[in-house]
Formats: sequence, structure tokens, C-alpha cells
Amino acid sequence: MKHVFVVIAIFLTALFLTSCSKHRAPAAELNLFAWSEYVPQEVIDGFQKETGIKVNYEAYDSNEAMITKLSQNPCGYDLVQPSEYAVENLIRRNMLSPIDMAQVPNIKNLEPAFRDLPYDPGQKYSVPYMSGTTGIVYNAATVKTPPTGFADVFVPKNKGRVVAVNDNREIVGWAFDVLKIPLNDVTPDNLAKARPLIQSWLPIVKVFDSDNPRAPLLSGDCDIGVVFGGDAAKLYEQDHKFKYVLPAEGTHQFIDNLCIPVGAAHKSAAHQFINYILRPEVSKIISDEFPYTNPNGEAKKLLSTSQLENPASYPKLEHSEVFHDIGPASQKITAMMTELRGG
Ligand code: N2P
Repeated sequence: MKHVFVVIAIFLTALFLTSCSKHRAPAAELNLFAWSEYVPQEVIDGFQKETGIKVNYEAYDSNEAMITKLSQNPCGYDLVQPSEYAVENLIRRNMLSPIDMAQVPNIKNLEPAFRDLPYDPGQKYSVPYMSGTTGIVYNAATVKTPPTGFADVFVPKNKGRVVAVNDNREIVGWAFDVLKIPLNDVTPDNLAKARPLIQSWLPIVKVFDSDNPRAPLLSGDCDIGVVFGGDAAKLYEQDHKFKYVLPAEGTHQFIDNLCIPVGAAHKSAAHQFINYILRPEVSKIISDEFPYTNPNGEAKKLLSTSQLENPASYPKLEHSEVFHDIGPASQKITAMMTELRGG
């Protein structure tokens, strides 16, 4: 029986790869599928100018959205930008192509702490792009009692003042943190425990937005946010009244990567792009526009003191947890959250 499955798997893989090769697009193109507000236009322009390779940047706002689209269109993208747990997921499902590190010599610029990470043993499939945390940003001009954790954010008095990232895995993680459930213990029992808490939180949030949660904070529509660190850092650059707090209940750290899908039609272009963004001066442009934690040690040498001292870009991380691939439990999160949000 096992043999039959193996033969079927080999046949399907061969069929899939042949069908991909039939749809090969013109050589000088790169289909980049990346988080929104994460790859500066200046970087894309510079790469296009130098290489003559046209970059098509399609954006997504969650790992789950990316994985779904990539599964539906496995030959459609040359580079994706998964967070660590999504890298694990894509490796497990044989959806990534090994990166030929000989074509990526600038990988030497990454700090040792960002090499060979546990989600990709031996660093075969992923190159860190940026890292960061999820935390609380608040407008100190209007919020008089600084929130220290999720329990201070999701309270009735904050109804209509909160913006939060639109990310189900994150939201469930916050509830787990409050309930002291380990972030990756996504069992039906634990989801049932988190459910009433999340149900009470949802009406408090005015806007769910992972793309630009800065907008309602800048306009004053909201004065508290649960956002990715880079957005808080950008707010802080604009006005120091925007303070960043790592939630007392637990800190989630993410590491976003560049990876090449197995069906990519332009693998050489994908390698060139990875090597390009690892140049210190190019990586600096990314930090200038999207001030996350830059894993590129050589690029960090080019950053100003105020960039390096931005508390939302480089927070003091004492205890932090990372997400792991949770397999089919991910669909359980989607199902519960879809139901709670009313479809
Ligand atoms: C940038 C999104 C950051 C990715 N807008 C969080 N993993």
C-alpha cells in the first residue's frame, strides 16, 4: 500500500513540474509574492535598472493568504516571503526549491544569529529578510495610562479606539498568551478556551488592518494598536508620542524570509534578487522605509544611531516565542475566526 502512495506521489510531482515548465514566462521577469508594505519601490527600481529583470510585486497580508494562493498557483511565483512557521510548512509540503547559496555570496552579511535557524535546518531553503515583534503601540498624548499588555488593550473602555493586525494566527496567539497557553499548543481544547475571550475582544477593535495600521493612528481615529514592530517604529520616527510596548503576557518574534517555490519559472532571477537585497546599501534602503529588525550586520553598520535606538525596531528581547507550523490546526483557527467574525 505504501508503495502505491510513493508511486502516486512521484507521478504527481512529475506531472506538476512538467505542467509548470509548459507555462514558462519570458526570461527577464521576476514574480515576487511578498508582504504588503515590505519591499521598497526604490529597491525594485534599482534591481530592474541593474539587471533588466522586470519585477512584478504582488502583495499579501498574511502567511495563510500566501500559502493558499501559492498552493492554487504553484508555478505563478518566483519568490515568496514566508515567516518562520510558514517556511516550516512549505518545506514539509515540498513546496520550496533549495537555494543555491553559491549564487548568494552576500549571505555572509547576515548576522550569525540569523544563519541556519531551526525552522530550516542547514539553511537550504530560506534567507532571512527582516525580523520583528508584534506589540502594542499607543499615542501617549491621549492615552494617559500606558497599556502594559493585551489585558489592558482589549477592555470595554477602549472600544472604538483600537487598530489591530488582521491576522488570525496572531489574534489567537494573543488570547493564548493571556490564558498562559503555549503559543503553538493549538488543540481543539485550547481553541475552545480562547474562543470566549476573542469573542469579547472583537467588538473593541475599530479597524483590522495589517497593511497600513499606521493610518488610523496618525489620523487620530485610533490611539492604541496591536501591530507589527516596523509599523510602530515608523510611527515613532514620525512622532515620539507613539510608544511601543512588548506585551507583558508574551512576546511573539517573527523572522520573515525569501524563499523560492518549487514551481518557480525564473529561479536565476530569484537568486539574483536575494543576493541583491543582501547588499548592505540595498538592505539599508529597506530599513529606511520599513524599520524592522534588520538581520544584515553589514547593513546595520550603515544605519544611524536614531534608527538603531528606535525601540520598536530593536526592542530588548528577553523572552520571546516563535510560531511553528501547526499543520491542519491552522484550518481550525481559520474556521473559528471566520465564525467569530461573522463569516
Ligand atoms: C510588513 C509586514 C510584516 C510582516 N507590512 C510580519 N511578519
